[in-house]
Amino acid sequence: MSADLSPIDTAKFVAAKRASAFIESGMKVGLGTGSTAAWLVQCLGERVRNEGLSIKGVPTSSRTAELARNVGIDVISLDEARWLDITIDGADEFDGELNLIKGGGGALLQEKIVATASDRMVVIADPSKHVQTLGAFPLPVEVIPFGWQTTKALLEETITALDVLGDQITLRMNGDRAYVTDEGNHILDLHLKHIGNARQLALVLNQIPGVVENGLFIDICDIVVVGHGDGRVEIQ
Ligand code: ABF
Repeated sequence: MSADLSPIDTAKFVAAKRASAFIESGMKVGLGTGSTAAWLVQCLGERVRNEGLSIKGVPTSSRTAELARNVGIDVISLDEARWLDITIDGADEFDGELNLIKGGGGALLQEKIVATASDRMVVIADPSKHVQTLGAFPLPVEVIPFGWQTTKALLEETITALDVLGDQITLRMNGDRAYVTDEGNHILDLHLKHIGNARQLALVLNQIPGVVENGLFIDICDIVVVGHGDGRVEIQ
């Protein structure tokens, strides 16, 4: 590891390095999106080159697919893999029950499908992602472009009815245009601040016409590997 990494990059790197040890030749591996997951892809690429590690990688976004190919990982689609041994991905928040908010990177739909199609899901994170209660990070909800403003109004009604402490819902932008996911959908960010009942909210949100998926990962994550800026690693 390069000695001149910042403390936050050290935290992400050591978490990724420890999680890469879960990977053995012959595995089909879900590869996450985001800066922490990017360290994992680098670590696996190093093992492919130095140890001859032989795995099939299933990326959770087009960005990860490009990064994985660049480091020599054999990339296949989820349809080719059908089912995975393990997925390793980042998160925006995790709580004491290992429930997550994900999707800050705009790839929540593919991330949730890949994570759910895995025997094990491992999150790699720095300590800032650990929260008592989910919600400080805006909850991403993926919606189809058709009638997205109506979907946004229905979401506002639902949140008000559920009395989920909140502030506003914003359309995620990419410059001056609406952000578009790999599937061509939009992301609405729900600034809720505090999610009292994440399990209930995750179910309710997906009932709203126009909503494709939301960034609450409930009962999906099995292990969280937390890296620290001083090089320590904790497994939760
Ligand atoms: C992806 O990367 C997203 O689900 C999550 O929002 C984000 C975390 O990014 P980082 O590791 O850069 O904090 O996993």
